Amino acid sequence: MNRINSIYLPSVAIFCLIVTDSVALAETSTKSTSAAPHTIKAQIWVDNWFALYSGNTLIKEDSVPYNTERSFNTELFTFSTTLPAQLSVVMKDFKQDDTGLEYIGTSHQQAGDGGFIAQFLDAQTNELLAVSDDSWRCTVIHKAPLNLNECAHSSNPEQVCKSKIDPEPNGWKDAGFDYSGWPKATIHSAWDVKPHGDFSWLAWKWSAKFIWSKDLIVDNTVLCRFTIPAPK
Ligand SMILES: [Ca+2]
Repeated sequence: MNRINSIYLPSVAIFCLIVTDSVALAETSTKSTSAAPHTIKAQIWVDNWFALYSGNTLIKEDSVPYNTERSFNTELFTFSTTLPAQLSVVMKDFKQDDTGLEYIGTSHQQAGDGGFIAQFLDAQTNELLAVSDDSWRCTVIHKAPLNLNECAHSSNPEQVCKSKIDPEPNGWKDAGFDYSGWPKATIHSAWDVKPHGDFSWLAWKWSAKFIWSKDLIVDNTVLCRFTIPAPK
């Protein structure tokens, strides 16, 4: 891990991590071929923001900050990893503050909603390796407003709106973290998510689903864990 600390480019950092792992494996095993890194082609659309991690190493952060109104961009990127890979995603819906509302004080004051879809392909073979679906496990750490109707129509939301805000669980991005108690991701329909922006310009696999936790409106920050399996 010392090598990573002095390098700032995430892709380079990941490569170094893999090199370190590969070296360690070669010393103890003859299976170094199966641990060769794969280049993964990723495509992610989210309403409104995500950050993808391998352990605590950031692979990719949405290029548009989560507090940018109408940040409905798709991110296309590649990264290297050994497979299977256990990865983590932070997803955030846009909100102006801890009330969970957006456009506060205007005629459009509302709670807003979220939504996330992703697919991961082997860059060499184009084999589809993973998609967002209900095999992912997700937990909510920012939930607001709990009193949706009262809050959304309030002229004094900072006083009226109720929230449940928790810290990120310790070590939740670690490979060994036990997230088996987290609920399965909820699959939401395209009708409910209503994907905007460049979503429809890109090809999506039929098996890639819109996911979030249970409530697209009230759940604002969602943490998810998933695995990209080894190619068949
Ligand atoms: Ca939103």
